[in-house]
Amino acid sequence: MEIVRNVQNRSATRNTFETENQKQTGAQNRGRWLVWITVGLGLICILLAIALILMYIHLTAERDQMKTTNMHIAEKCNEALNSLEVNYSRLTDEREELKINLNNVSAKKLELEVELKTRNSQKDRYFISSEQKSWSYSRQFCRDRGGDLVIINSEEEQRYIHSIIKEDTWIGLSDTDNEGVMKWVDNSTPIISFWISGEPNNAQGNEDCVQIVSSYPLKNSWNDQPCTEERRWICEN
Ligand code: 2F8
Ligand code: CA
Repeated sequence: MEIVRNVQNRSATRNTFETENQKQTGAQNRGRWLVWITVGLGLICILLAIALILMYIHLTAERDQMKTTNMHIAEKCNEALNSLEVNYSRLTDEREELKINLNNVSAKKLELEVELKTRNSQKDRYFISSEQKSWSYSRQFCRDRGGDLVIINSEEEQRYIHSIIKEDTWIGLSDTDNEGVMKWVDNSTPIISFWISGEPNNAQGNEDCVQIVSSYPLKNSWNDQPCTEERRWICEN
């Protein structure tokens, strides 16, 4: 019995020893795993930190570059804007100048159109002789054709008559009836006149009929002459 009990005790002791060994081995294994996991997590953290630092550096560099690029673009935009403003202001000035020029040209065009119209309407109204005759003969010639020697009532009419005559020409003005009192052929008194300075002077007491001297300026071109002198004449219908 004693032997059996010893054997049982030894067997129980051995079992207990084996179980302790197994427990120790399991604990050692778990410890090793924990170390590996901790090392692995540590490595992952380090890698993540490196990646974050690299990304930060990269993004910072990119941001700085974009800042520089944006500043360049802003500078260029400002330059372009300034240049556009200068151009706009210059173009505005030019437009105003062109407007003024256009107005002047339009006014001149209108003036020329009126003058052309007047000239066209006057073309058939006046007749200039190619012959030279006395004032009385000339007047009769005009009357026979339904008109009379020309009566000049405005600067425009004087300008026109003066522009179409080629040499000294009788007009419908005289003081035959009353010396010193000039009258038109319709018996009216001149409302505007264009005498040469010192005229009418009734030279030698024998000058009662008026001519336009073509070589004198239009505003000073009338002169009294002896009515028997032969001149071209101008009729008005
Ligand atoms: O032929 C008559 C004419 O003679 C002179 O002009 C050339 C007279 N002028 C002066 O005396 C300044 C005219 O008045 C005159 O009609
Ligand atoms: Ca005279």
